[in-house]
Amino acid sequence: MERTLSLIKPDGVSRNLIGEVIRFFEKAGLKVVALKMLRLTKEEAKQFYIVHKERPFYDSLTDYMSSGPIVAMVLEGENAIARCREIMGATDPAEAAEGTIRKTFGLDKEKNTVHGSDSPESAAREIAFFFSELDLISGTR
Ligand code: IDP
Repeated sequence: MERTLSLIKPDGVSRNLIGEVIRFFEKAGLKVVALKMLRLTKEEAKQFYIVHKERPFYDSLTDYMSSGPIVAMVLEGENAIARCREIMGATDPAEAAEGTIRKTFGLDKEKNTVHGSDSPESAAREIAFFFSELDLISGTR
């Protein structure tokens, strides 16, 4: 069993896609074991995306990610990290495969509706960024 962190970004929440996005994950067999809605400050968004701090899109991305509420969730399942990314599709919705979340709902390369951790190391860091040990224990009790 593996866990990954997924976010429904502001474009997904503002367009009433919370249920639709979760449906993609649940129907693929991934289990939601922790979930919350919140709005990041600019500083928190910068911290979350710190690995991208040298990229040209860092300022715009962190403005966008702090522009409205998001949903954070921990998904659990076999190969959850890779499967979540498969279900999301490529970063650019125009390049994402048919039937993926980003192909279906993504607006552009930045406003691409969902985030998913890209490695076991980032999953551990990103889950701890949003959730406590107790949140995770409670959700699987
Ligand atoms: P990923 O979310 O598919 O793992 P990353 O390269 O880690 O993609 O980028 C993180 C996020 O930064 C993307 O999901 C997207 O919102 C944004 N992003 C990535 N590349 C660009 C770009 O070229 N222009 C604008 N935003 C971008």
